[in-house]
Amino acid sequence: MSDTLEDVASRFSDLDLDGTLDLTRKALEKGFSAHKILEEGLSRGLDRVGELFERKEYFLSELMVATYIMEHAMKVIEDKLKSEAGGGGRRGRVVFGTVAGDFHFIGKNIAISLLQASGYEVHDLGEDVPPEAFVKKVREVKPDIVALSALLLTTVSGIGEVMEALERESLRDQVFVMIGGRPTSQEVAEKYGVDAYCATAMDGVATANKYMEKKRGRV
Ligand code: B12
Repeated sequence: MSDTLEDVASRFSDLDLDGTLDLTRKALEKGFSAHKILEEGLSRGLDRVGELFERKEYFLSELMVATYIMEHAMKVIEDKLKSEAGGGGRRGRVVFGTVAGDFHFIGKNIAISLLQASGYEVHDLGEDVPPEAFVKKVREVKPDIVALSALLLTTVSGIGEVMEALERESLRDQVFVMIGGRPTSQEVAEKYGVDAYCATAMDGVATANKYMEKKRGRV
C-alpha cells in the first residue's frame, strides 16, 4: 500500500479528525482514486479502530468518534466517488436496508450513493429493518433488486429471514438479491440462496449493472 494511504489509515485510527481530512484531500490532489482512498485508507483506518475495540483498547465512544470522522471524510471524497461510479440514465430500482437488529449504516449509505450516482432509483429502508418491511416495500415499488447489509455476526441470519419472507410471499423470483457487509461472503450468499455477494460498494454497482443488462437482454 502507498505511504499516503497508510498515513490516512493511521491518522484515522488515531482518531485525528483534522489529520485524516487533510491527508484525504492530499491523496485526492495526488491523483488517487476516491475508491482507493476509501478502501485502502479510510476503511482500513476504520478496521483498525474495530480491532482496537475488539482488544478493549478503544470503547464505544471511540467507535462513535470514528463514525463521525468517516462521515466527514466521505464528504471530502463523495463527488469524486460518485463520478467514478459513472453516470447513466435510469438503470433500475433498488430496495436497500440493513437487516433487523443491526444499526450499522455507513457501508449501506456509501453503496446507496454510488448506486444513485450510477442512475439507480434507491428506496432506503434504513437500519434495523425487519423482513416484513422489505416485503411491504417490494410489493409497493416492485424493485429489480433487493440489497441487504449486515455488519454483525449475530445479524447475518437476518439475511436468511428476509429470503424466507420473500419466498413465503411469492416475491423471491421477482427480484435479484445482493448482500454486503463485513461478515457476509460467497458462502453466506450460497447458504441463504442469495444471488450475489458484494465485497465493496463498487462491486454492488458492477453487480447491479451486470444483472440489469442481463434482465434487459431477456426482455
Ligand atoms: C462504526 C462502527 C460502529 C458504529 C456504527 C455507526 C453506524 N450507525 O453505522 C456504532 C458505534 C454505532 C457501532 C455499534 C456496534 N458495533 Co460496530 N463497528 C463499527 C466499525 C468500526 C466500522 C463499520 C463501518 O461502518 N465500516 C465502514 C464501511 C465503509 O464498511 P462496510 O460496512 O464493510 O461497508 C463496505 C462494504 O462492506 C460494502 N457494503 C456494506 N454493506 C453492503 C451491502 C450491499 C448490498 C453492497 C453492495 C455493499 C455493501 O460497502 C462499503 C464500502 O465498500 C466496525 C469494524 C469494521 N471494520 O467493520 C465495528 C463492528 C462491526 N461493530 C461491532 C460491534 C460488536 C458493535 C456493537 C455490538 C458494540 C456494542 N457493544 O454495543 C454495536 C452494535 C449495534 C447494533 N446493534 O448494530 C463488531 C462486530 C463483531 C462481529 N463479528 O459481529 C465490529 C466488527 C467491531 C469489532 N471488531 O469488534 N459500531
